[in-house]
Amino acid sequence: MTETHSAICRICPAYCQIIAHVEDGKLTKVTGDKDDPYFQGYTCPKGRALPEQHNNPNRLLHCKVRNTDGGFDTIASETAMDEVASKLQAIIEQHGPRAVAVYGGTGQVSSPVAPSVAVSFLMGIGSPMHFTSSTIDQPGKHIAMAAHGLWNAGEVSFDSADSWIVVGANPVISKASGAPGNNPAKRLKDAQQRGMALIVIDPRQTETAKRAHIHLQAKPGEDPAVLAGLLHVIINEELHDKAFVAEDVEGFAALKEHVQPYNPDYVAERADISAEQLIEAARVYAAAVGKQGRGGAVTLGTGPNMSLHGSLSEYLGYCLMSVCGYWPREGDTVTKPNVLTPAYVAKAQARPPYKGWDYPEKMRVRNLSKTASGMPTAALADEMLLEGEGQVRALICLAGNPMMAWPDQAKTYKALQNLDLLVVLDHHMTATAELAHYVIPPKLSLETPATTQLCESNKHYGYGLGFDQPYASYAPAIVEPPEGSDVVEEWAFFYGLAQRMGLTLFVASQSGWDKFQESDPAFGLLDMENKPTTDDLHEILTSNARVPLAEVKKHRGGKIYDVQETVQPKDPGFEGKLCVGNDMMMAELDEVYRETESAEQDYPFKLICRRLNTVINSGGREIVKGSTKNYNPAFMHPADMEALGLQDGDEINISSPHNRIRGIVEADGSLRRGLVSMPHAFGGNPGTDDDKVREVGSNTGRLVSVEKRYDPLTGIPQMSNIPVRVNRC
Ligand SMILES: Nc1nc2c(c(=O)[nH]1)N[C@H]1C(S)=C(S)[C@@H](COP(=O)(O)OP(=O)(O)OC[C@H]3O[C@@H](n4cnc5c(=O)[nH]c(N)nc54)[C@H](O)[C@@H]3O)O[C@H]1N2
Ligand SMILES: Nc1nc2c(c(=O)[nH]1)N[C@H]1C(S)=C(S)[C@@H](COP(=O)(O)OP(=O)(O)OC[C@H]3O[C@@H](n4cnc5c(=O)[nH]c(N)nc54)[C@H](O)[C@@H]3O)O[C@H]1N2
Ligand code: SF4
Ligand SMILES: [Mo]
Repeated sequence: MTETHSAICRICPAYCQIIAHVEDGKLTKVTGDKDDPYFQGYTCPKGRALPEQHNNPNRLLHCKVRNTDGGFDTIASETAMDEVASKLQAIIEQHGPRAVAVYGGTGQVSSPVAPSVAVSFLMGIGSPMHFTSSTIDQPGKHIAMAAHGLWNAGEVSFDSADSWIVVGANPVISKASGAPGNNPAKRLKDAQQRGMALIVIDPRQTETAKRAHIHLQAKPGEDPAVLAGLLHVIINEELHDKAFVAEDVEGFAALKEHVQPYNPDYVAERADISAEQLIEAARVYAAAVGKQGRGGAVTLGTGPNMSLHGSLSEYLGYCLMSVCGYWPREGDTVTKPNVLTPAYVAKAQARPPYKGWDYPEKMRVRNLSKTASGMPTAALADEMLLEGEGQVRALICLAGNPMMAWPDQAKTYKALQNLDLLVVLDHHMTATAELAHYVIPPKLSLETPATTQLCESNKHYGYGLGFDQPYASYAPAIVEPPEGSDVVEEWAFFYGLAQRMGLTLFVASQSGWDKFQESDPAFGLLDMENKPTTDDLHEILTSNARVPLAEVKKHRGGKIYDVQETVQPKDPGFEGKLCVGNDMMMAELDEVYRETESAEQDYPFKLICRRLNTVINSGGREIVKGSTKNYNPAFMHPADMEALGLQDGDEINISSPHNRIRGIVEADGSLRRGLVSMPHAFGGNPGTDDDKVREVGSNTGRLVSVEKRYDPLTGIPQMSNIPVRVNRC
């Protein structure tokens, strides 16, 4: 007998509502939920592979401990927690709490209560060392938000926008940046049929760029110049929203001055695009100025964020929106309203700039410190290697895969092996787990209850996140973990450690968009004797939700709630403004103008980032049906291949100034010439994959130095637009 249950796919932050088919207690199939009012049956191949993930024969079902031969023995989870707790205790006693760090990766979206508990655990022991993948992703977003400020009423609506600029993101594939996550391809198509002009800035004619009204196929790394060029045209042709700028924006004169060198001819030459197209893009983008309820957006992805100057690019994106006044006004509908996060009054006013960097917590290297984006993950390996007070000696890796994902793989390899204690929470033996002292397998997503709160509360992080309707859903656990298994929910692992270490944990409730307005004092202390359930934690996390969780639980599947609101007027006498002339950003813009192209003549190609539809970073390639290759091809323009005498499937060496990998070349006419476009998070640990490139692929992170070219605030190194040399093996 097949039962069907509505559930939430949590492989990626889109959080699609799905139907889980269960036979004899086993997940057999996942389909879209056609009755869901928001997702309307949408799924992707990764979500449809949830049964393969849950029933995978290689799934870890018992904890592992490293033995003296370097192999692993099975260990009971309670014993693993005893041992890890006492080792942590000893490390803290000898070296202090800063010696213990937690790194949370993208798998955290599958178990949304875990991050709060992990943070609370670290606070309990007194360690500030909480790291996430955010700072090796798009940390420029947080820096730019802080420097520019936010609009209290949120973003313009995708459904009524006249123009939409996507910079180095490919929402059709990534479902994370650029366009709403509920079937981004369809949402884009519908918007275009309605008349929205899509402008894409990407060195590749991506699945998204194929739909563009204007595709500026610029050189990678030139986003600050291209965005400054758009501002130059808009400001000099006086297409901007003068009333809005006068009322709600400061720094306009500075911005105007600093974009002057970026005239269309200069930008066109520099980025290798057409000046006419750039001018047209600026005019098309600005065409909705003054039309209430219309507007447009600029939305950036990993491309610009990984090509240095990510913060500046994000900032110029905000400047484009603010000089055009593209923010919801009084009487407009609130986009991305809160449902499982607290109610708030959306007002047509600025949330002025705030401190976004140079936070008191310092790293010991490269003068980096914590920022609004978190602790600089690109420097965590250094913190493990650099001896002296504060050295990190224990790492708990929560749903992340540093060996595949961190920049400078060789350094990461050395650093992780240097640890006294590495604990990895993952459901299969990843490259990182291979180096662990303990591997703790979790319950998988459909074995635990969840709500859509996490997706909702990430809404400020990009146009693909959050829901642009008052939508929410709750799903209970759908299946039990496999019989005989001893798997531990991630939060319960931290709870188990805390119990043994005499700590009291809490769960902080989420406050969503308005967390930028006032910090939320609601703390949920956990009962450290009688273990709470995951549902109890969801209750705490949603305790100040606009729509009570109990209400959301009444509905099977997702629902759009009747809490839609309109934007309220500005508070009388309110003087806060958005800032488009931040000093640091303007100085960086001047510096970009003075920059000349890198003089690395020996490295004539640029390696750029890209995502594959069937995997999520290092996750999923073993399970998704139809993921035809086990490796990550090195895509190149056919003419470049011909010039090098290369054919599809040839093995090549790709060398950067830092290191070298092998790759399997594949023709891709959608690229500019001079590029190698390659997905990350493939390959094996150093020394294991050179002759297995067709089986496991290659690790692009190995080509990256964390010390040579990096963002001085967040530490993110250049992980796209990497100079490389290519030759046949
Ligand atoms: N060169 C280069 N490097 C990059 C990038 C790039 O484009 N180029 N991209 C960067 C970006 S954007 C990111 S976000 C990072 C990603 O960095 P990471 O998050 O560290 O890497 P992932 O491969 O996403 O690792 C996620 C892990 O979570 C596990 N997982 C999945 N579901 C669950 C679950 O329910 N529970 C637990 N416990 N584990 C689970 C998966 O098996 C996988 O091992 O990589 C960054 N690194
Ligand atoms: N299917 C799938 N979905 C995913 C993931 C996945 O691995 N697979 N990963 C998830 C994660 S962790 C993240 S962070 C998001 C990322 O989501 P996106 O940011 O949308 O990621 P990509 O699809 O790689 O798009 C990046 C684009 O930037 C372009 N690019 C590279 N360098 C530059 C540059 O210097 N300038 C400009 N303008 N463009 C450039 C590339 O050609 C590419 O098209 O996706 C998430 N969703
Ligand atoms: S887009 Fe993300 S949430 Fe939706 S089905 Fe695919 S993996 Fe799951
Ligand atoms: Mo990411």
